[in-house]
Amino acid sequence: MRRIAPIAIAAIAALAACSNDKVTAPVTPPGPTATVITATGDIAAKVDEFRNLLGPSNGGTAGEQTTGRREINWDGAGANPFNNKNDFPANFFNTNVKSGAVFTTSGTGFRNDSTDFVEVNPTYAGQFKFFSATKIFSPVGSNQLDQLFEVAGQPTPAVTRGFGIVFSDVDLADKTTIQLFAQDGSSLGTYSAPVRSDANGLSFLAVAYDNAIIARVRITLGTGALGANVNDISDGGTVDLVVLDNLIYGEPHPAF
Ligand SMILES: [Ca+2]
Ligand SMILES: [Ca+2]
Repeated sequence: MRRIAPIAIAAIAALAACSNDKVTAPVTPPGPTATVITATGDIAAKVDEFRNLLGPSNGGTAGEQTTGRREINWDGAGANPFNNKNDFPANFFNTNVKSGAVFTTSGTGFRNDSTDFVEVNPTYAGQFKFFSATKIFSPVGSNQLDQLFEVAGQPTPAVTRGFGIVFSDVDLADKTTIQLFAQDGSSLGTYSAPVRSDANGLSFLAVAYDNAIIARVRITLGTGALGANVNDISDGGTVDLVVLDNLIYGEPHPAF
């Protein structure tokens, strides 16, 4: 575990652009100090480290809990009627299961898949490994999605102190990222997932703060969306395809 202060990319760009003139560039104030945990290869120990940092699991218990964490592994039987289709409900994890998570995407939907997305494209067989058996998740028609937080079981906007995510098949550096946003829409920082280091191909990235200040997380998966004619860069394609598995986040508390 290491503690670092996120640096706004825009601030770096502004400073670089102005380094040869005498105009003092405005500098974005440093964000709050974050604890960042990353892993690739055998990620299990680091995933557990982040779980322990957030506290005990609150499962799908409705209502705000004092502390602890929530986790989505996509594997529960309740999701079965929606699996392997392109219309997985964006609010499933705060209605059917009351975990305080809702999703948006600029694509056309979401897909929770039990067969390695082979019905999307047969070349994906063996491409994406799961962390928790056996379902893995992707937006449809986009490689980007946002997770927003609500009080568990209620349509009340919420904030969380930490967010972690397991990625599958990260091939390119600095393309698979999470960007965290505060309630006022300001960016808290952008963090990159480590590139896969073994045949299993899993990467873990987690960020936590001392206080619940994360209102939204933008998740960018590689450089392209899954598609019938889109192969991964490791399989003759031109884009890095990445999907996701477990999402782990601190208990959502009401945003005021
Ligand atoms: Ca899973
Ligand atoms: Ca890939």
